[in-house]
Amino acid sequence: MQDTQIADLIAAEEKRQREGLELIPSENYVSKDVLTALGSVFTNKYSEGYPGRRYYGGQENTDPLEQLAIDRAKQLFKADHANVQPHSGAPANEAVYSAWLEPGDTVLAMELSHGGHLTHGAPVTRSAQLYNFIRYGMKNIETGEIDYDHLRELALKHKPKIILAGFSAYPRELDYEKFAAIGKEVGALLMADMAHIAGLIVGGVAKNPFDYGFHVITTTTHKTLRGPRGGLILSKGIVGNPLKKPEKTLENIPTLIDRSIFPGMQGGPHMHVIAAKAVAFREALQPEFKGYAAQIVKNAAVLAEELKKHGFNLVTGGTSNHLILADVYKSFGIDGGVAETALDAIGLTLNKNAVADDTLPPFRPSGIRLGTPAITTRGFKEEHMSQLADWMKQAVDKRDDERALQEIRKQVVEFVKSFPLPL
Ligand code: DSN
Repeated sequence: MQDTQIADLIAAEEKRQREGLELIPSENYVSKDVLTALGSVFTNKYSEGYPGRRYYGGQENTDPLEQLAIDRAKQLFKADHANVQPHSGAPANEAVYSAWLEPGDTVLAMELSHGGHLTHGAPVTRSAQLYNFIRYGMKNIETGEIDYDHLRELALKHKPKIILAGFSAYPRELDYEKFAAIGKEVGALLMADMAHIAGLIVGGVAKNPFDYGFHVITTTTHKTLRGPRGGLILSKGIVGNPLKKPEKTLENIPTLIDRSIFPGMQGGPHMHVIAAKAVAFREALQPEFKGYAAQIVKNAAVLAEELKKHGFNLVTGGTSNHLILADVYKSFGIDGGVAETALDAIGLTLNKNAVADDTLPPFRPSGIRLGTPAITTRGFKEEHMSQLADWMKQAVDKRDDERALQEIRKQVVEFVKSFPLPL
């Protein structure tokens, strides 16, 4: 590469990834094939529209490419339709809102501090200015059980047009059957934001909301699904011509979503990313991916137990998926930012995170959020989790001792040599 400044930064980032351990539950390491597709000449091509219906010439390769991505995504999630063009998860969610809602309409979504996502109506987002978000949360923070009675009361009172199930910091499984019953009762569109657990769903270790009557699933492709950074919208319904405006009915959802993405909010799709998504979808269709997904969940369960042995107080008492939320303020009297910094110093990357009804401010919340998708890709198994938990406790204890932290970092670098990146 001629640009040595950028080449140096790429090399430095590769070293950081190689020598450290990625515990951010929304990150992963893609395969070489995914990287190759991402760095391909498809980045040079404009392809506004959809396969067979484009606004530019020269689509003889992009059309079959996008169609392959669509077909593979449909197969993975048992969907009637897939839109593979969203640039990421936030625009995917916004596209569904704009496909189905009018300004001022109501959405019932999970409270941010109980695990919901910014795009589920946090006041700082544009969606929250356009639509009316009402919140449900956990009934019991000790078990993580959602307050479904309250959710139903809210639905009956506010008559939401969308009921949104999904999260970015919730370690338990949702009861989709209950969501679906309430959604039916009030005639709402059932939308699931499965960005965090998409890989677990297709790997068969988490439930698929479509099996319970959901109409739409949004997801990112770069978390447990282990693809390139991007978004994806799956839906049930009849696939129509996106050039013609359909009636706003549930069966027309696929077409409404296609129109909402293009021309509604995006221009040219990123065809190199769609190529990489297609590669990742094929990988996720292989039998080995089931083993990978199962291992993520096993590793998280053991790591949660090991952390508890070290005195970490876990929100909901543990995990049923890939992520763990620890209240380090309750456990050790430090905020999540202090813990994040200490862990960064030893080469363990995770993020500070609010816990339910947090009394500390968002930039210095009480918790840390971590997960096992990336380390599982590197080959970590249950027997390695006690070492990880031990390092985490040591980092918290020795957070003010720079030399001690450096010593632990050396141990981490040595240990991870046996767990190469998939490069
Ligand atoms: N930033 C993602 C996460 O870490 O969960 C969600 O957008």
